[in-house]
Amino acid sequence: MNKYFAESELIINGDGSIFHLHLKPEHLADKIILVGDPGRVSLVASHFTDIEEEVENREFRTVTGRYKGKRITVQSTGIGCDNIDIVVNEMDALANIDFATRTEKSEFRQLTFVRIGTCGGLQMYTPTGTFVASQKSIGFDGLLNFYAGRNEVCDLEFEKAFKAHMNWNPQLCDPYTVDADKELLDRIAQDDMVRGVTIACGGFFGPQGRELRIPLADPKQNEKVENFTYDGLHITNFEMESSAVAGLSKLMGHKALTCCLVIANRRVKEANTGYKNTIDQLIVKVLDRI
Ligand code: R1P
Ligand code: URA
Repeated sequence: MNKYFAESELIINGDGSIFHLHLKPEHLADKIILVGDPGRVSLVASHFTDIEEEVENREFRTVTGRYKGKRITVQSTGIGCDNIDIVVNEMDALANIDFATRTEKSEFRQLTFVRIGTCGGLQMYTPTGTFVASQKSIGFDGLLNFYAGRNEVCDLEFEKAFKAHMNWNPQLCDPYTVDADKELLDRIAQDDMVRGVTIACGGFFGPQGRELRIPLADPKQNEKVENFTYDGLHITNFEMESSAVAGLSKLMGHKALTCCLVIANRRVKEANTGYKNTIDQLIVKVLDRI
């Protein structure tokens, strides 16, 4: 029996669009660029021709068009893995659930997600201006722990070593570790990008070891993060969405990768807020290679 998704579980608006994104199934391309900032959607779409759809609701702005003949959807997610739960689930539903019957389609449609974001660099070799492709993402956000199959898609040995190195506080949620899609990584992360391990945090300040007026629970967190090595890998950067993008995509059978521009280096304590031209270079590289 094909499972029926009730009205409360898969919420469809009166016009046939999905609840949060306000997008209809026919307007989703197979290739999807995810960006945090709704303003970055226009920057990506400025490279498109043949724009076929533009919709907006809350922080979710979507444009579908063509880049050198390839049909691509660019979607803003806002900040955080909680929003990625909404965006990736709703896009998967648009692709793989028949809205008329509210049942799963018989044929699976695979989507490709590339997130283009900004991040904080954690190594001396990731200064501001570096493009980092997340070969592996560690989720400090907890999202994937709510889904069955989490252990099958995560690198449990890496997690064990990381938790031991960090002397992990059990009051925090369990960190989960997911690899990017290998073929997508090899295609997109060429010599002009650093491949690294990214931690996606459930916050910009405390979870990323930034101390303003409130002291941190573990003042040594970032030092331990920066020193961690496993199988020749180092943790290169902090951002806030890559783990959920990689984890949910892997559970659903989609391909995913996150590429970020370093806009702050935590080691040398420098930041660059004038990064629009540099992120545009990253956008063009990803559009060419997706
Ligand atoms: C924090 O400033 C935001 O910037 C980074 C983080 O992941 C977080 O979303 O990414 P975006 O530039 O894509 O939003
Ligand atoms: N985004 C983050 O999440 N952290 C940084 O330090 C910079 C951008």
